[in-house]
Amino acid sequence: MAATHVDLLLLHPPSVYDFREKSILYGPVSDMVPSSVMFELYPIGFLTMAQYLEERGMRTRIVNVALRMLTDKRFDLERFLRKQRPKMIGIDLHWMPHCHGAIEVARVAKRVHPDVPVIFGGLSSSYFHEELLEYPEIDFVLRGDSTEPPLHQLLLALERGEPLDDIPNLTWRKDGVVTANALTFVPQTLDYVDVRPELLIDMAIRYRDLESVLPFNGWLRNPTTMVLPLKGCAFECTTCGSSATTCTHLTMRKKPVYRSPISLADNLAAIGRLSRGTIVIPGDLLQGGLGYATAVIDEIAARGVSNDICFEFFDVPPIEFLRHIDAKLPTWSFEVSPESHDPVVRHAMEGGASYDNEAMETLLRQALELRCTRIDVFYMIGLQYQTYESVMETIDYCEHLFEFGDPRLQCFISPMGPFLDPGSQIFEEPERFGYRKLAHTVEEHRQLLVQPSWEHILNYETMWMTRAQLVDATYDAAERLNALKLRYGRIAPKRAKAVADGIAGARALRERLNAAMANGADGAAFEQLRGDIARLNHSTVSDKQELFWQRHVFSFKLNAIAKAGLDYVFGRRPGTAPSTAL
Ligand code: B12
Ligand code: SF4
Repeated sequence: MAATHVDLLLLHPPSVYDFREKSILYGPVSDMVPSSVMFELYPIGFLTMAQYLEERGMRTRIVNVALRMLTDKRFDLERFLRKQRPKMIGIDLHWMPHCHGAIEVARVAKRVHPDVPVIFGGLSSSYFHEELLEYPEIDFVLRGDSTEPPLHQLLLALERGEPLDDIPNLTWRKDGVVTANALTFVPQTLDYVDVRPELLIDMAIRYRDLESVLPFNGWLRNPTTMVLPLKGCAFECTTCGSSATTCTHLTMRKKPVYRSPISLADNLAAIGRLSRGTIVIPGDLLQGGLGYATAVIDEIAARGVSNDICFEFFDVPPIEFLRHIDAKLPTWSFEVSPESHDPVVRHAMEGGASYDNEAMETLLRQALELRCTRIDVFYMIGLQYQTYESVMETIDYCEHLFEFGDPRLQCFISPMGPFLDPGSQIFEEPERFGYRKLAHTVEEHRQLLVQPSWEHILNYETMWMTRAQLVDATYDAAERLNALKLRYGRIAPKRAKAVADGIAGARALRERLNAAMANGADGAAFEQLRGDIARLNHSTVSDKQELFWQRHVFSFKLNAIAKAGLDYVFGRRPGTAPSTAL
């Protein structure tokens, strides 16, 4: 097959590069997100970077390496890369759990294409930018939460042999010395670039490769999409690597920036033309004020989007806003994350959003009187002041919520992990918050990721729970919550049994792994457990299907997809000029 020439090849790594050869019990660290333990979901920013460059005549290709490796035993990155002729290779290290895979993918890329520059980006790359440049296989890091124009500038400068001193946000080696240009590209609008779902169709056709652009394993069965309304955050959660304070250092963003209601609604409508799947709007629209949030709903309604839309709220939303949604949208749902039932724990963690249970319950009862299709309430394990007993009381509190008697109300609990977020207040000053941080550098995190079990992968423990106790609390809480879900009809008996068996199996396996470690076992001993580990690495604390919304018989609008494909093939795609020029 002929080599594929592209200006930028974007690769999304698995969490651990050689996971197919390793026997590691990663634990329930990804149970609350659509991806598997390899965190195969790539950043939304891949789409905006690709779109921005394509609009300026540059060819890009997205390859979800993690997904390809998960779904095809024979997928060989090195062989694949040998067929590519990229001018630059981009790898995301946005989420810290990718630090093993990202650097190994960079190594393979450099081995195959020693003369092609390798660039990293994302929040974790921004935090560790200087350390990353110590790895010879990484040439550049683009810092910040928005990088499209600097990336374009860099590609042009490299092509023309121009100096790189004026490219904002860039960390690079100038005459062998690591140099961080100022982080000055911090856009005050997000409308300079569109996110067009058709781009993925174009890429799938252009490179005859659908699998590489899919967001996560199983997406074709559950085509949930996400539309990000803002960057940054106004809240101050102590555990968050993108809280208001963290952003002021990490991304130089003094306050959140929003997509305009029109741009956001256009994005939803574009998705709705191709798919019937649920569209999630994370990040809480109300951060932009009631006027902004209401305008977004009105714009979505004006476009007649009929997909279920799931909102995320960081604080208790005013019931009038929910009534407005209910009046305007055909089908909707929402999620809240009180993290703990205990006001002391919650207050310590959530700067600014410390609502009390009473306010939340009033809201939940009022919301259940509306047409919303479901409400998910998320709790977390590993917080300041949180003891084992407190976690168990959270489960008692979940029973109290189930007693509302409405099957649309669902509860989840999961451990904070595998890592504390770099740049979060707790990561920066662990002792002040009662934490012990067990890894500081990228390399230390990489070493943690290849430990035999998640008990040894977690990069922290607290004054209130050791790593072993965090694991105990997780399995015990999950087991009790699963039993409650069965008792209150929130989960089918078959599914509840599968979850219970999974938790029991994971517990037993943990004992065997710990015993093997205590006896100084070698790789061969862990190898014997490989089958069990692989089986128990999926959805431990709850079934992943619980996360997904009701499926449609036909999730995709095939005629519209076919038309979009033909429009691309025959060059009929109407130009989508960015709304705001930069
Ligand atoms: C939306 C969101 C999600 C969505 C994912 C959306 C998506 N596909 O991107 C969901 C809910 C699925 C999710 C999951 C997770 N998340 Co999250 N998430 C967020 C949230 C709210 C917004 C982040 C965001 O994407 N902003 C947009 C930005 C910053 O990036 P972007 O536009 O995608 O990309 C731009 C730049 O980052 C950069 N860039 C990114 N990649 C690359 C690559 C190259 C080569 C270059 C040059 C540039 C570049 O340029 C892009 C274009 O401008 C933040 C909190 C916050 N307020 O920021 C947490 C946050 C990013 N998530 C976090 C975490 C830990 C996770 C999970 C690991 C949690 C878990 N254990 O399950 C998973 C990982 C899932 C996976 N990859 O499979 C942490 C990250 C901390 C860290 N540094 O590691 C954050 C900061 C806070 C938190 N604790 O939730 N998340
Ligand atoms: S965890 Fe807290 S600070 Fe971070 S994005 Fe969510 S609400 Fe904002």
